Amino acid sequence: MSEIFRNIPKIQYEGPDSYNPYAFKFYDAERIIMGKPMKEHLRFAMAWWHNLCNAGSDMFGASTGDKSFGQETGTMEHARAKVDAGFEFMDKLGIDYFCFHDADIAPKADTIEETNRRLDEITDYIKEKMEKYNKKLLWGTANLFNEPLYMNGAGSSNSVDVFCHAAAQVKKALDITVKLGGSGYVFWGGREGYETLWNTDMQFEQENIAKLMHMAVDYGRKIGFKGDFYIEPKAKEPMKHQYDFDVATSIGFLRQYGLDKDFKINVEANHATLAGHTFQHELRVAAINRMLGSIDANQGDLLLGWDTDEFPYNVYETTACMYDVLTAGGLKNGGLNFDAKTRRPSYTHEDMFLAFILGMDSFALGLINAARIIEDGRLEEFIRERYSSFETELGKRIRDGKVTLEELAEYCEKEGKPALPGSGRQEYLLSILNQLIIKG
Ligand code: XLS
Ligand code: CA
Ligand code: CA
Repeated sequence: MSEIFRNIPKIQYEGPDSYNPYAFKFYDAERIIMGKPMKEHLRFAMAWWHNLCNAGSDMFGASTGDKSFGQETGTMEHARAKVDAGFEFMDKLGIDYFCFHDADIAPKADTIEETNRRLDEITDYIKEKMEKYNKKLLWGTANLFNEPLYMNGAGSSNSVDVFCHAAAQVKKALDITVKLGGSGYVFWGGREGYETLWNTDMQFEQENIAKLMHMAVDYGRKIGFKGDFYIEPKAKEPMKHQYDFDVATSIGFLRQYGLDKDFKINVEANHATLAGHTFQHELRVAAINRMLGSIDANQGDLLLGWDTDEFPYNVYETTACMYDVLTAGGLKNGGLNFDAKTRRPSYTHEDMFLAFILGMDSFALGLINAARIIEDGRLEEFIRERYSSFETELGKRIRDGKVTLEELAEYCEKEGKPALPGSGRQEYLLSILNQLIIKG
């Protein structure tokens, strides 16, 4: 097999002063941060769909790029060429993980038998490459949103036959995830939502989604899947309303249907903003519920109302993200999957590498900053202090649930009107953040 990205060298760390576009300025895989090499904190992954399949087409225009890798697209030869390209790409960037949908790795056929045979063939080939290059599968998933038959959703479809088709696809996607030793399996509810409630039975649809997930857990555990299942929340797009709206809604759903032991959350940055939240808000909700599983690392555009899946460059955001990851104790089975695509005019193979260098450096900076914030300790100390009135005898009894409303009302009568709470000092705290992030 010949080299595909011939003019691209292996990307090395050269440090912040390097002018070499094909070098990391901040990502130094083996550098120890808070007791662990960077690469273990970050566990970067390549998303098969954006990196190896998407060539820049959008609803207003055709592809600008070429992801044929020398083969006719839509053939098994092309599927194999994508494997060759993908492993060379990960090797050159030093990325250890990848993620895929079933439909990304092999073209769908007219019958499920033939589709599954193709998936067997291509995963044999992927497995060979994984051993050769020492790469791992972060998570697998089934594409339950592209085919017209999924127009009303998969688990939430009104058609029992479509539901069964989705179940068959999930079964096979789990088979190949387990075959490749994947540590996660994602449910992103592509079209699990609605356009109008005037044709929708919301309760029926949500119960059916939960049924499909329960079957997936039962089957996955039966065939030896030891990793985490994930829900990946997204508020809208393609549906007007999606059931897994945000992290809090998804956790509520998982608890309601008894799925919370097997599932965690895959938090995507751009999906957070679509829900009207910050990325850090979503990470924090997942973390305080012990549900932070994995991350789709990208960035949206706040001026646009859709999912732009950009490579992340906002270091304040990556810092906030890595702060929450570090304080949550790290990602165990999860990682940082670049669910991101180059902009349509950045259409060359070189741009694929430059984009990952940007994303990896941005998260490396985020990690370095987050560790600095933790080691500095001023922000955490401020928060501790801010709640310190609850360390009094009375405060403790409130927290332990040992007081009554009557008792507190009596206390108030005795003490009179409370003084104002201490200043929130937001501006001061943000200046500390600046001081720690931007070492001028
Ligand atoms: C789409 C989602 C999707 C999931 C995997 O918006 O981000 O790509 O990550 O199905
Ligand atoms: Ca995603
Ligand atoms: Ca997205």
